[in-house]
Amino acid sequence: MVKSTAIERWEVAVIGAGLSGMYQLLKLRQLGFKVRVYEAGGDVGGTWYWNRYPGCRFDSESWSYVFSFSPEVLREWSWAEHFSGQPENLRYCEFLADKFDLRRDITFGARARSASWDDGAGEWELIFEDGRRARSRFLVTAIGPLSAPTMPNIAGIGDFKGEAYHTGLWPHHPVSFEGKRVAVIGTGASGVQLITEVAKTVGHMTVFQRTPNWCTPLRNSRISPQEMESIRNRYDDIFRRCRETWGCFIHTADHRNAMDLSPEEREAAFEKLYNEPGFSFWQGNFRDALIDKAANDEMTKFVIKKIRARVKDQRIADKLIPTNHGYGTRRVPLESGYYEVYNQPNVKLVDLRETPIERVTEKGLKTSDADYEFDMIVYATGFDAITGAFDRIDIRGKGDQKLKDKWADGPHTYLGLNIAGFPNLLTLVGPHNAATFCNIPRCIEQNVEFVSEMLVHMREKGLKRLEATHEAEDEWTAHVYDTGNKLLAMQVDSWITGVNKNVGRQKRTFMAYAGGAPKYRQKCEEVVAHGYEGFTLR
Ligand code: NA7
Repeated sequence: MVKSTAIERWEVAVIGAGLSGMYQLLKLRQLGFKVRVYEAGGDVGGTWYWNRYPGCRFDSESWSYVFSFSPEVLREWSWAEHFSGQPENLRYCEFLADKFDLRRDITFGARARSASWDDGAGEWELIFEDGRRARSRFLVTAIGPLSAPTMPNIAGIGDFKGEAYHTGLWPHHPVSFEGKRVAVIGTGASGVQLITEVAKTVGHMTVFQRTPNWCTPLRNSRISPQEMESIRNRYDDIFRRCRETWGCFIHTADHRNAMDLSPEEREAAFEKLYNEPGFSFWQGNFRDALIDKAANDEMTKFVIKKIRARVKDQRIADKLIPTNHGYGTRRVPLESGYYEVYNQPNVKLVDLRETPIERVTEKGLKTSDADYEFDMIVYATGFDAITGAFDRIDIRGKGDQKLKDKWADGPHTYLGLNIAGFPNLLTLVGPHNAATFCNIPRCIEQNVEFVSEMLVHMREKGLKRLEATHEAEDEWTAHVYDTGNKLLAMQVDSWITGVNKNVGRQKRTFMAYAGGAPKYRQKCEEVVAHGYEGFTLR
């Protein structure tokens, strides 16, 4: 249905009602701005609203992921598990929405089709899929880094007559795997969580794996009411510790270099970390583990031993062990019995490097050596990461320049928060922002507070337009690549390096920021202290 074309007018329009959009709304409302949030989904929650697939849960410790801005919420909300599952995570988002009465300022079911800067009026105009229009002086994107799901680029996708789901667009109705023949394509963080869950009830599952990932144990456990009380009393300390670490996770990197230790000492340290929960083994490892090839090789060899010990058939273990990248150089999926799934007689692993999928058929999938029949195909094929959600909106800045064209060779931003040529556009958790490599609510709080403070500054000074200078943008982009180039991850195809064959992006760029959250925060603080250095404010 096409909505009335009367234009809605706001000081600030925010696209997206996930965690960043929700906090941005609350903050701006408290500061007295006339603000409206437009959300494509039917309710708040973003990632936790869309990714309802079985097995979906935090890889961050629940109590480190929680927002810190409201002592009242911290007092009232309790986590039941150290790594909470999607239903509870969504309930947390709903709890925030109820608590702060956020929904009254959110329009749901509004998917932005275009956003264009009107230079004469000094405003953004948003047009939504349903024809609705809105104008605002400032536009804040809160559209998430992993929110544009991609289907595989395989012939015949529409031909399959059975059930088909993408993990990132999971239906709201219950899905049963019981007794069914299920195919899963994709073995990233979502696939690994889903496969482990499906294996519990499925009739027969076939996993189609193109690139194996290095997975390490999540080690989830319940939180008793007494333990929750103790966590609550330690929140200040938890947030302080997160502020100090590179990715705002609770795990502090070991200050030693792996290669300075004896093999026995190294092994003992790896063993200890492997037995700890969450991203301990990845984020708490030796300081050289992700930047020095020799150190990374040691870490990788350790994980190979663990995989081999857990998978009974060593020919299957061979397929599950990555050969084209070292541990931790892609986003590490955390698992709870993933490798043991392949010991089940009703689970088959198909290595797509040996036998690629040729097409989807009415009954299933055809690879180069077999025809498979399924009742269900699950696409755990990921997202057009970080820039994909921007590309799906036709964003045009000064002189009608398309953001997609500007970013054709990779993102160019200032602080991952604004783009030269796109005045008054603020991109929460945007590309080249520390929030891309972060325990995300920790960095969302920083992003939202920076943006809010900047808008207050502008209001107080009677300023109407902000825009990064080209010089500041070039400098920031060069700095982002300097930080990235130190990482072994830069030598690997992944969503972090912007490679996604499903959308035709083969060339490596860099989507994230690898200088670490503390350095990023410090830079933002310096920018403010120097009167918003790098921005032109008018
Ligand atoms: P990911 O990590 O991008 O994983 C997607 C998976 O799907 C990965 O194994 C891909 O293999 C596979 N894939 C994608 N396209 C195809 C085609 N065409 N054929 C076969 N296999 C394919 O997405 P997730 O949803 O798992 O996780 C995203 C992030 O969400 C995650 O990192 C967390 O931060 C949360 P490939 O590796 O490209 O060969």
